[in-house]
Amino acid sequence: MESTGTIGRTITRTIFNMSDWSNVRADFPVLHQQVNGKPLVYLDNAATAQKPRRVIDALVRYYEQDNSNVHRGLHALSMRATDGYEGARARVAKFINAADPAEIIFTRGTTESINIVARSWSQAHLKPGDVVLTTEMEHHSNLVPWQQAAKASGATLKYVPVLGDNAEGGLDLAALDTLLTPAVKLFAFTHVSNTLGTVNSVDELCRRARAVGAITVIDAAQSIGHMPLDVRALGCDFLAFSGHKMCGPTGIGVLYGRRELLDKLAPDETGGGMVVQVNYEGATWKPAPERFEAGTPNVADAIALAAACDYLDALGREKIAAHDAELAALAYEKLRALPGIRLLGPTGARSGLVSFAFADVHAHDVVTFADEDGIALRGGHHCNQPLMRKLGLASTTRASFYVYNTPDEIDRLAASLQRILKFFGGA
Ligand code: 7TS
Repeated sequence: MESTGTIGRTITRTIFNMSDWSNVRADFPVLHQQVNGKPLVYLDNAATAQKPRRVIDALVRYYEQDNSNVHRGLHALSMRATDGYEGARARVAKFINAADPAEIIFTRGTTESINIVARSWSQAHLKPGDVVLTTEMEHHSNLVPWQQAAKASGATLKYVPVLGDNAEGGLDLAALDTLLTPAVKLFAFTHVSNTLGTVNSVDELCRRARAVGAITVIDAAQSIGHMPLDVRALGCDFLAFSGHKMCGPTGIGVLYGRRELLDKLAPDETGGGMVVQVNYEGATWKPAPERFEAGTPNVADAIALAAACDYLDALGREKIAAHDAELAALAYEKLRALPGIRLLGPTGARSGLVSFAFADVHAHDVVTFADEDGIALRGGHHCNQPLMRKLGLASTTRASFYVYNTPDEIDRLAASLQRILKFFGGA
């Protein structure tokens, strides 16, 4: 994003051309309700996104017509369920341009996906003297598992700093020159910050990690549903995401891993479905992905996740990224005008969220007041406690946008914040 004036003009022009996006709202049943007597404005998309009819229908159809256990039966329903589940794997592989559906492991979500790598990979590869590198802007899900892995192995955990009093400078890439040494065995970083709205140059981070022989783990929780993502172009080793942040169901997520890495990795959980042969003395493992999917998998939600991939691709992920970024830029400009506001993250290009704090009004009060106006926001540390502490904050309020949000909703947000400030004597 260039200058303020240019942003203003760009937004106005594009939003007048966004009429087709208003149809998108019709696809989401949950949006058509009143909250506290006002039409719902859902701006908590970074926590979880709403589900389009197509995804809900996929779930209902599966349970009404095909429900059965997979991989174990020769009857018609079991074969249909297996085809649906394996078809979903292939669909997700295509969504991120993985070379092989076997590189897609279904998990419960980003948190579980990262934990699998932090346990299985770290156990086999980390030793005292090794370094695990991550960044200061990670969600706890991409931070605590590495703390645990470092403790268990004797490796050291190091952080790439964020720059600026409001973290507006993003990651300190110059610090990588000293941090990214051959002692670094694994570099784990987020694609998009859930608190700052920073979009990291993941291609550069992957390239620089590869140059020192470090394995890369990308937390794509906040990017997967919002922008194109190509694991082969990135050349990452592992990538984790959650279905529920990309219009899919809760309880399903993905760990992508390069095939040659996965097949050398020991399973994290053991049990039915992931073994070739078992005797009383021991067992042998199937290759990936089954090796990492012990027990009955989450068939229905995987199938609905594939429906979410279809939905997002029909909208177009380039267009989604542009839409979200425009709304975030518009929100940033409107909120910047509010007295006493402190805005976090980049001052220019950002992902579809804005995070802010008022000196005299607690984030929980902001969220409660906004809720009275029918607006869903999130207030708190957003599972970024170390980052909050570094920025000298206990919490922020976050408004996060998605395909169904509109400029009118941003006007309602700004008006609600003005009401809050007036109540607390700030305006
Ligand atoms: N990584 C990032 C960057 C996230 O934003 C989240 C969830 C996770 C990992 C964990 O995902 P999960 O699906 O396994 O829970 N972020 C948020 C949030 O910002 N507000 O609620 C959840």
